Amino acid sequence: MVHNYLDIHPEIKAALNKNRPIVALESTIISHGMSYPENIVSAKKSEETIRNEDVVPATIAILKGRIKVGLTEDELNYMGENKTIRKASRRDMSMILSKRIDGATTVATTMLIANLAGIKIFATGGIGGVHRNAQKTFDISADLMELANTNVGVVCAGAKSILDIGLTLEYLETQGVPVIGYKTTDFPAFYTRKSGFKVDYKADSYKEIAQALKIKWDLNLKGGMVISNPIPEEFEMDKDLIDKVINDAVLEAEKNGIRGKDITPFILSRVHDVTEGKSLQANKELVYNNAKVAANIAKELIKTY
Ligand code: PSU
Ligand code: MN
Repeated sequence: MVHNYLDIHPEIKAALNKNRPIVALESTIISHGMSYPENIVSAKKSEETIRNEDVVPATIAILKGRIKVGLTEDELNYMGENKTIRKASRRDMSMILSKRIDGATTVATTMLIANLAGIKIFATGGIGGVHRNAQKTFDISADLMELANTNVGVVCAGAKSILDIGLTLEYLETQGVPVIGYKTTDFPAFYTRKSGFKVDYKADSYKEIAQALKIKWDLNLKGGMVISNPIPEEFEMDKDLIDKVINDAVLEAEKNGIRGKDITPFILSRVHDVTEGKSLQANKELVYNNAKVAANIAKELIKTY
C-alpha cells in the first residue's frame, strides 16, 4: 500500500536490500532554508559528505505527487531553483499527493517518509520547535510531535534561538524524546555551540548513540531522538551579534504579520541578509558536520542489528 506512493531510488533500494547504512536528508532546507544557488551547493555537498563515509544519502522530497526517496541531480537542482515549492509538513502530505504537486519536506515529513522507507537516521540543520510567544500564538512545530511518534534518529545542531529553546526542551521532555549531546553537555543553538541549556545526556561515541537507539526501539519506546551536534568551533558565530540579528528578525516578522509556516523561512532569510552571508556559511558547515556524524551513527546502528 505505502509503496504505491513511494519512489525509492534504485541505489537506495539496493542499499536497503543489502542492509547498508543510509542517511536521510530533508528538502525544506533546500527550498526554504537557504538561498539559491548556495542551497544546491549545500545539498550536494551534504550528500557527498555522507558518501565519503561509505554511507548512502537519501534526499527526500515530493515531486508531482510522488514521494521521492533519493533524488537525481536534475531533481535536486529543481528543488533548489524553483521558488514556488510548498513547504510540506505532516498536515500537507495528503493534499499535496492528491493534487500531484511538489512539496519540500520538513523535519517532520522527512522523518515520516524515512520511516516508511526503512531509513533510521536523518541529518538536518536545526529542528523546528516551540516559538517565542507560543503561549499566545500556539505556534509549535509539528517536528516535535513527529519526534515523539516516529522512530528516526535526528542529528541536528540544536535549535535556533528564533525559537524558545527552553520551552522546546520542555515539550520534548513531556513527549518522551531523548535529547543527547554528541561530545557535549550543552544543547547547541545552531550558530553557537551553547544555548544556555543542557542536554539530558552526553554521548562520547557513535556506538553509544546507536546502542541507545536500538534499545529504545527494542523496548517499543516509540519515537525518535534528538542527537545534537554543535557547530565546529571555527565556524561558530559571535553570540551577541547573532542574538541581536535574530531578535530584530523576530520583531520584524511580528510587525509584518508573518504567520504560520512562513515564519521560519522569513526569519532565516532576514538573518542571512543582515549577516551578509556569514550565517549562511555557518549554516552550511554545521549541516556537513551533522551529515558526517549521522553517517557514522548509521554505520554503527547497522552493526547492532
Ligand atoms: N530551522 C532551520 N532551518 C530550516 C528549518 C528549521 O534552522 O530550514 C526548516 C526545517 O525543515 C524544519 C522546518 O522542519 O523549518 C520547521 O518549520 P515549522 O516551524 O513551520 O514547523
Ligand atoms: Mn509553525
